[in-house]
Amino acid sequence: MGDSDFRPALLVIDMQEDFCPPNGSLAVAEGRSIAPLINTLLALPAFRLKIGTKDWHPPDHISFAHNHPPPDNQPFTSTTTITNPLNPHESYTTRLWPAHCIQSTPGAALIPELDAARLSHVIEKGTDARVEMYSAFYPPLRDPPVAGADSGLAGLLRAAGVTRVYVVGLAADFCVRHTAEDAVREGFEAVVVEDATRAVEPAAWEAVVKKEMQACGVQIVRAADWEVRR
Ligand code: VGL
Ligand code: ZN
Repeated sequence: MGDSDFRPALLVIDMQEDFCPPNGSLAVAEGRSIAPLINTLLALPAFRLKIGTKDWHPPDHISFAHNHPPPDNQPFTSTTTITNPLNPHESYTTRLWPAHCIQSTPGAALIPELDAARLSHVIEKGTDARVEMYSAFYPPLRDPPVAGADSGLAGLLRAAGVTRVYVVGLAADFCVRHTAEDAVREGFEAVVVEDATRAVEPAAWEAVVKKEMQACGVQIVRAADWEVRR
């Protein structure tokens, strides 16, 4: 690919109060600390699009532990199996969380430290109570896709001629991961800027998750090592 074909976009994932200390219901350690580096990236003119996402759940969302009967409703440890409402043969198992990012609540707000005025678009995801959606592209149930579940992100990127996405934000091992992997599936180059993300489980991220993402074709870089212009 020649230099003139290099068209990057920045995807800023879920920089919301509920994912940040000190008060977030699903706070990721050091989550708030990455805002200055993300703001530096947001200020770079090289990005064609600067797209923010918000986890944006209804109160009865299937990922909330309290919406499931005991005893298998422990946040962080219990799981639930979600079946495609349009296809009983397609299902996947995902973990349960404390209630978080409920639509229009303070916990769902973008943190004020983020330079959100630089975002060209903000995508809300996880809005269907029946399905978990870590990825900013679409939920894992795709056979057939649940009506309305596609966020439109792939189309937005293609319409702008984007060839590569840089993915930052929260959390590295969930929404950043699944967004980057779906970007590869959709034919984009995907690069996670490691120092501009933080993981729910940092040890697993270092030991396992990064390698699994690289095996999927995701590149992982540090901002210090990376040049926007080539
Ligand atoms: C996320 C857990 C539940 C994330 C969203 O943004 O990574 N993690 N919902
Ligand atoms: Zn969520």
